[in-house]
Amino acid sequence: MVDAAGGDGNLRVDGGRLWRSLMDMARIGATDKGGVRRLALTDLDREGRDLFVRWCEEAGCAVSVDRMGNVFARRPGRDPDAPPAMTGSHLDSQPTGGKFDGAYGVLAGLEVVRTLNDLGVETEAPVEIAVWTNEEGSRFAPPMIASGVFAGVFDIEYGLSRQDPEGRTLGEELVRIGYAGDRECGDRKLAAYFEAHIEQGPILEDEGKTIGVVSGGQAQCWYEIVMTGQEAHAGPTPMPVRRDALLGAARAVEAVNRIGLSHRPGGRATVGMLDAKPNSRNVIPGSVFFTVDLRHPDDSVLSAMDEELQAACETTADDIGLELEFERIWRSPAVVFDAACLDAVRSGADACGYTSMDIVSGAGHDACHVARVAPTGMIFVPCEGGISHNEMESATPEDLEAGCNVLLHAMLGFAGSGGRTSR
Ligand code: HGY
Ligand code: MN
Ligand code: MN
Repeated sequence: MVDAAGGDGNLRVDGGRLWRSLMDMARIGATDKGGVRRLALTDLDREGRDLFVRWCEEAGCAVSVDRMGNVFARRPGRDPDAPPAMTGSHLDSQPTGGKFDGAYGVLAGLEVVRTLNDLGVETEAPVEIAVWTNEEGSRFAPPMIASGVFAGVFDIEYGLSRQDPEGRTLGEELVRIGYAGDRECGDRKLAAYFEAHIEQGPILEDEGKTIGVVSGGQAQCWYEIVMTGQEAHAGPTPMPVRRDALLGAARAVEAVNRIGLSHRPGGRATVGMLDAKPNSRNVIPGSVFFTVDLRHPDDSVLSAMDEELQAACETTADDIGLELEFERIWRSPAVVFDAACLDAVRSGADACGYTSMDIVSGAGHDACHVARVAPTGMIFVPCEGGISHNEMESATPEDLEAGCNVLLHAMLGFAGSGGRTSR
């Protein structure tokens, strides 16, 4: 008999089935180097969503889609009106992403549902699995846009209007792939939300721990910056008169790295995108677009980093005679997850006999938005060398199974008293 707290430490998922589902999903958008390229709302994202929906319907779930394309698979509980216990993550990937970032949380949720079916467990509250649209923020910025609309961080018009580099809007692409749902975003209360994810950093592996009890996520800020000088001929133009936009951007890249280092150990500072125009060998670049991603566990330190970045860009632009467009496109505060959810993760790890440690997430996750509207927790498992956002991303079947067992226990604790059905 499964007790209400899900404390039956003998409950276990089928790790082999979880692994097979991950490998089947990883075939969609598979790259030669063993990763995946499944950018948000591309045909490959649709293929992944369709596969997930089919699996969930085979598992007896009812599937719905909201106006941001978030997909929800619902396993009924005894009380259809009870707030569901939800889990999930994302299926979109980075351009050179890994098999596990996002997909693990989605398919761990499916494995929990399949296990409850196998064991004939009937929960009081429904259990739901979410697939959040555009978590990565690679094709459409900012990231976690659709869980953000669900949690009331962004309004629906802003969410649907986000454009990709070719000018296509998120809303148009939802229609094109057939995932423009009619359900209003955030139209219901949740009993709790748990997200299983690889750590995407080296701490669990270095500490020899299997489960990360995630206490929260760090603050982050994204920028879009344009420096404009003057295109000119690389040959006749004397050095002192040049207004070289790429020189300005190069100094800014150096400043970004210096800002991250000066706020270690928590500071993170990255220039991920840079586009020099006209990008011709013998033309002095007249304009450069680049992005900056600043992060820190402490909001006040992130504010200091923000000021240092703006000052460095302004000084560089003045020194070289460049125009500067400096835009903060998204700022997300540090997030603290719910204490009861952390306890559920910790006791799930203990009940299953896994080592665990508390950890702050360096990466952003949909859970960081959902935490604004529901008790939220995350479960981390190690990934090899802490490498992620890289096609070589890797995790062991054993660790992935362990995280999914903890997810099962945590979900049961919030889904209400479990009882075996006649099944
Ligand atoms: O940027 C992040 O931390 C996440 O992967 N979207
Ligand atoms: Mn992710
Ligand atoms: Mn990611």
